Amino acid sequence: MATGTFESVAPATGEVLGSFPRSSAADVDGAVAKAKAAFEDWRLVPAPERGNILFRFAELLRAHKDELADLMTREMGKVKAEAGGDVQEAIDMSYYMGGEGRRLFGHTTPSELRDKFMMSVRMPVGVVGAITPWNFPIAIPSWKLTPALVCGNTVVLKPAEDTPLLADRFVQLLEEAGVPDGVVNVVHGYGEEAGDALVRHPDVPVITFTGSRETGIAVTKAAADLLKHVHLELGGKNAIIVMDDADVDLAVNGIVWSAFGTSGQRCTAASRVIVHRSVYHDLQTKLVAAAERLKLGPGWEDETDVGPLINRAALDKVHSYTEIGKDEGAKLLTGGEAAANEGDGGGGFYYRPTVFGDAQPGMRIAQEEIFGPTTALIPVDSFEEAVAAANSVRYGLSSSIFTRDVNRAFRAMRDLQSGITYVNAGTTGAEVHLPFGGTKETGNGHREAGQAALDVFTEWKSIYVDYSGKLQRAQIDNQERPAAR
Ligand code: UN1
Repeated sequence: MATGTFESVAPATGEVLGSFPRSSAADVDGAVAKAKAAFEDWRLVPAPERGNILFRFAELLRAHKDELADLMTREMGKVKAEAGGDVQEAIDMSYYMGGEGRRLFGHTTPSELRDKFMMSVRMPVGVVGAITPWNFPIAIPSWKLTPALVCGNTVVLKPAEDTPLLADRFVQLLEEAGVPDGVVNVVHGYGEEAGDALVRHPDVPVITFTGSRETGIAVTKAAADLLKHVHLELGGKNAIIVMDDADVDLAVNGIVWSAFGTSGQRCTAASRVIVHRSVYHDLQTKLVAAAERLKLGPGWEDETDVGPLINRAALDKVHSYTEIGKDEGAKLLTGGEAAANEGDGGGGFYYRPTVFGDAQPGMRIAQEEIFGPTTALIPVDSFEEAVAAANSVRYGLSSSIFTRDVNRAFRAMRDLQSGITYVNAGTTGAEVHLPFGGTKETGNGHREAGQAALDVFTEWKSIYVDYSGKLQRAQIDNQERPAAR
């Protein structure tokens, strides 16, 4: 049974919000056994009925939106408007995937033989192991669980140890919506214990994981012996390109939102800004001024612009990159230090929005994921140089270009190596009905959200029905009529 407990701590104040079981491999066994048993009934529930449960779940999320957003400001730390957006993303996803219950389209196609019918259908795979991060603690579980469920799979969820309370509320609402017992199960605790046991469990054929590149590699290796389906959504080092013809004020707004929103703790955060030299000075001046206007404080206060980082380790990591940037010779323009809570209450893991200038594309602050409110300005002289700098990182999640030149915009859409590209907007703002995910080392080719998500949670089955009443051999018995030459 559980090897003890761990606490959920409010990053804004250090207040303890609750105590949770630190699940062991035996707990994972129990949860998987329940999910496996529940799969036998759940896979046979008509998909439109599974979808109806997700519609009810979306309604419940709507009814509890304020409560969940408020809890998120406390347990995860993001500001109220963003917490509401996080919950809204789960609402949108649940409606969208609920609708899939009446689609889940396969294909029909004519046979090369007479009196023969062919179709492909999506089949559920079984028990899905979902490992979710703390930065979108309601949205990302919805990205994984709602498609898994509508496709007829059952789930064991291992939420991040920083946001267990939100995960429990999420699952309680799913149960209230009518998800039968055993269909969704939760294990809490740490990656090395509960997460690892889930990834290695022989009765869990699908793993969907959002987190760091390094953990993604470990997950892939651990899942390899059983040839599991592994879906990964990993790091980013997303760049905003600002060209000489850009609307600089608009670009500054996009950068502030993408670099400092959620305190930079998004895999889509803009941690690099690649700027044409002719607008560099103007942009730098305006960006630094905007960053310095941002007010730090607890997420639940209306005046707060930027909340705390998730925990002490995150604060230390972010600060270590400030030191690295200075050592590498980039110019610290603003921030670069931990900060006091500027709202009510004490404590908290606050870090000032940080901008480096005169960065080079190869510097570590311009190559490695920081996951905090730090961005680096990289001056360039041409569009080609900008695209090359943008593509010079191992990650490929999101990218953006600010330009008024439609030709350049289309070249950027083609040439930027990322799963998502924005034109005249920052690097965040994905909507639930397009695929979400990245190229290169951001993932392994799969996508969440949209129709693409269904591919993670289903296997295609191709079905051939011969109603000719005789043996008909494909590739052989249809050869009497020569094909057109
Ligand atoms: C993430 O950064 O982990 O488009 C997810 C966005 C959000 C989701 C981000 N809707 O940035």
